Amino acid sequence: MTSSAGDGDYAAIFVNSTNIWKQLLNDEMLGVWRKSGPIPLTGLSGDVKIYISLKGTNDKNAEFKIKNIKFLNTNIDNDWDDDGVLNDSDNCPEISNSEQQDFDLDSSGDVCDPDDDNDFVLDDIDVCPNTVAPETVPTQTSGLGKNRWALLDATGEFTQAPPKQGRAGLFTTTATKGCSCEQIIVALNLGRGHIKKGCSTGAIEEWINLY
Ligand SMILES: [Ca+2]
Ligand SMILES: [Ca+2]
Ligand SMILES: [Ca+2]
Ligand SMILES: [Ca+2]
Repeated sequence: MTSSAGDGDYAAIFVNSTNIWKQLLNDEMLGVWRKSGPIPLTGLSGDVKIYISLKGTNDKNAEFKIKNIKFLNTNIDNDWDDDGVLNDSDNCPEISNSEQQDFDLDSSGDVCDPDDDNDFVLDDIDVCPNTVAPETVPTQTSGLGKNRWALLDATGEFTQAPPKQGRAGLFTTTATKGCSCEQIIVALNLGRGHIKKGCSTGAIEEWINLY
């Protein structure tokens, strides 16, 4: 480093926004100043940004160069939960889940995702895990029967077929405790009509009244 030193010039290291090391420069450091030997960066965890700051005061045309920085004995823990999946690609970096199962594919693994099936009902109170929207019952080809209901999208609101279509929001996954029409059909052992045409208003109301 070349500078007219001694008037407040310094070299410093910041971790994120915290200054962890600072060295004022004095006249003896004019010319090429070398900091040899390690500067300890301890207590780092998670993602950190390390900044090296060189400050010159009253130094017109001062020239600063940083050369030959080495990170020694980094000992960085790339797998916090020791499940064999490195933090960067681990969908639950702090809970061991080597299988990386992620039912709703939202990049938050099942073991740390509070709502595994993304139906707006948290796992703790979700009566029907693994809800899928759009549903496979009724089929997309046959469509909903008259006034029947099903989850046709991932909004958490059941869709009703015509002619009374438009009552969207009348039934929600919150009301059904996280259960879709097809899951209600299985739980209530409903017949083929529901499987083919979607849930009747009465069937959904019956289910809601059970919980
Ligand atoms: Ca891991
Ligand atoms: Ca997930
Ligand atoms: Ca859920
Ligand atoms: Ca559910």
